[in-house]
Amino acid sequence: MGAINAVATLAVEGDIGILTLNSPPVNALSQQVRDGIHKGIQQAVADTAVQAIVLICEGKTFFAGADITEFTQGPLSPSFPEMIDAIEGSPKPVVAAIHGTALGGGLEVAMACSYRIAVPSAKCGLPEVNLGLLPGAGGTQRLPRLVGPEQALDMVTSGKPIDARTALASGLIDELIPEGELRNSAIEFARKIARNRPLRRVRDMNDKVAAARGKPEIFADFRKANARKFRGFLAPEYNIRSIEAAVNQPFAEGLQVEQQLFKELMQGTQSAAQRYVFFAERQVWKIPDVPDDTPIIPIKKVGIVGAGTMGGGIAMNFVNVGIPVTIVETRQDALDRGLGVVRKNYERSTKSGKLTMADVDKRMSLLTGTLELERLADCDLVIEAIFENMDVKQGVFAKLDKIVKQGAILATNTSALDINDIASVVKRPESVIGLHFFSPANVMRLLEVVRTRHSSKPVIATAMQLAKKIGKIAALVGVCPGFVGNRILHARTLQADAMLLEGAMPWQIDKVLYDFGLPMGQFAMADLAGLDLGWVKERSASATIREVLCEADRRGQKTGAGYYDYDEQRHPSPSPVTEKIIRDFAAKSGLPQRQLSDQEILERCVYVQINEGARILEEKIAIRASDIDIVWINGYGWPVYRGGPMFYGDTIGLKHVVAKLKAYGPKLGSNFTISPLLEKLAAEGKRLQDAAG
Ligand code: 3H9
Repeated sequence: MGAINAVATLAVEGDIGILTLNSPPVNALSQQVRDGIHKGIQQAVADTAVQAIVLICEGKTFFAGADITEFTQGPLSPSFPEMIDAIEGSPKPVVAAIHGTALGGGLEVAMACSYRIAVPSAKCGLPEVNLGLLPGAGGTQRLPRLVGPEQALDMVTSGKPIDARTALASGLIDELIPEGELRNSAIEFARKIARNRPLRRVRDMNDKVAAARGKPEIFADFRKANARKFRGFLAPEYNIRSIEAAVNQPFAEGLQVEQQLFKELMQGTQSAAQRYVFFAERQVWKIPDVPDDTPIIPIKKVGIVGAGTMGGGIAMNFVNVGIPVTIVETRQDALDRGLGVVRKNYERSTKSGKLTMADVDKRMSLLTGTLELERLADCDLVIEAIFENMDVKQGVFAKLDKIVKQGAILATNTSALDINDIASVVKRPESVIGLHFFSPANVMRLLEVVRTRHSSKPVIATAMQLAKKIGKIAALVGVCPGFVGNRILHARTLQADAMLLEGAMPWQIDKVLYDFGLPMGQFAMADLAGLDLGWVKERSASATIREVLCEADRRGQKTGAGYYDYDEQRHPSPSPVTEKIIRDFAAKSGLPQRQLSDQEILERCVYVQINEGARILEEKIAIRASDIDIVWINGYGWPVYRGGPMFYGDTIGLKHVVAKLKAYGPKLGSNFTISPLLEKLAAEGKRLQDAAG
């Protein structure tokens, strides 16, 4: 066995050369890996004993793609095309032996080989679109030749991998190999095909693309069907164009189109943002003062106090992964209603085929309802999910402190109250933590894990690990009003409300935010949540536009009217009634009305968010800027291609943000101040990403 370089070896067994790569953790195609493949193939070709070559990886996976950390560096030799050419140009057949995930450049390497074999658990995909890119090493040209343009379009624009059986059925791979026998079977396979001539090359397979030629409707229909999903993103459209080139142009020309489009995407801000998010999603789990070997509290049984919308949704998360849940209510009718809603939610999933009725019954059997708090005594984690009232919550925690076994985690789902105050009533404040789920709790991916002054490291580590287990992305934050997400939302809400009084209408503000890429605007979102959240009729004094709307029974979507008017299908339309309410309110307040530009609306809404994020970092409420971005992407639908408010601030430049905030001055409100951290970073020409929380 000969070492090619630090990550590659070439072994010759009889007439087969076995080129093995080993570059943990995921065999990303770094310069060294590319070099190993390039030189390894050349050596195998030069070895007269070798008739065919097997390309295989050690560790948990086949190549998982290009090394994303290299993207910001200049060209490193050998380039992707040089490596791919070495494989495809080999005068001896090359067999890719796939296990784990052949992704991105990894699958492109496999497609440059003459044959592909895989174990059944393997997955193949081109996820570049998730990084704001397209497969830039021939993937958009070879994939449609193997699987046809329709499936190729799906794969490159969704980024979702397919399993080995599907890959076999569609022609992407040639044979399935039993688990655990990949190396030997690959050698056997290579022997079988070693003398097949002419050499098989994917670039020469034209049947599937030729069949689609002259059928532009394939692409037009695909664009139309996915327009909503692709809104705002550049990469899906570029991927489609590249597949179109594969269908309509000869291989070499298609490849040139692919490379040009890849370059454009790579140089743009969208891909930079999406690559940043890729690492942010992995970084968010790392807590500097909570080491990886922190003991974890086993969570075998969960208790939930409150069977309302939040309590029920939270329960589903645990039941879904097989953890039994006991849910407590104060009244039987409320308990029945809560459990009924959970069942209905599950039953809805049977209609879409996600669950069978047997699955529903199994999940419901893991959910026990009770009126007795004492039944939570043996739970490892109890989550309080009742309405937002400090006295009542403290009462529940004082009782839980007496009932629940020592060592268990006592969590609150509060989105508004000071968790240090809640923890102050128990004798074990180190066991208390915030688990702020977002509504609907069974759907939304974000979880804010809120550490108090006393939360212990095992409690924090357990909460983070549990979040992963139930499929959430968790950001660890500190206690402050609104934590990270709602605090930043509040800063925007103040501006949006102020702009109404200055003369902008809700639909103008919403359109600006929607066009920026958010799923819905400020006021449409308020209508959806209900304008009467926290509103008390008896105490209502027409003090805000929102109060006046509630007093007129315009309480949002549920009453058919709020800021907008709604039809039967809940489609919104601008409301003359709301407009009059706003104009009258402004007149009464003596505020002059003016035309606001879309630019002013966007800047005031978004720049105050950047400023609030900087404050959060300053106060060490978040660990790092990218955690704030994770919160806003996953909890509020901030467009991934803009990387989150912090990344967006860095992209447009903090100097510019500060200058604009200063220029708006008193318009931003008498309580508004610029974050000293933001000013400092701007003055030093630095980025929020450079600031540790
Ligand atoms: C591409 O291929 C472009 C081409 O078309 C060529 C153009 C010319 N690079 O996710 P994990 C790190 S674009 C660098 O926690 P898992 C990751 O940051 C690429 N690093 O593991 C983490 O580091 P740390 C297309 C990478 O088991 C560690 O590996 N390919 C890369 O949950 C473990 O990762 C993709 O987009 C990479 N490509 O999941 C695939 N991948 O420990 C991206 C991972 O320091 N990767 N790392 O935090 C994945 O989807 C998952 O990592 C994978 C494993 C499914 C493979």
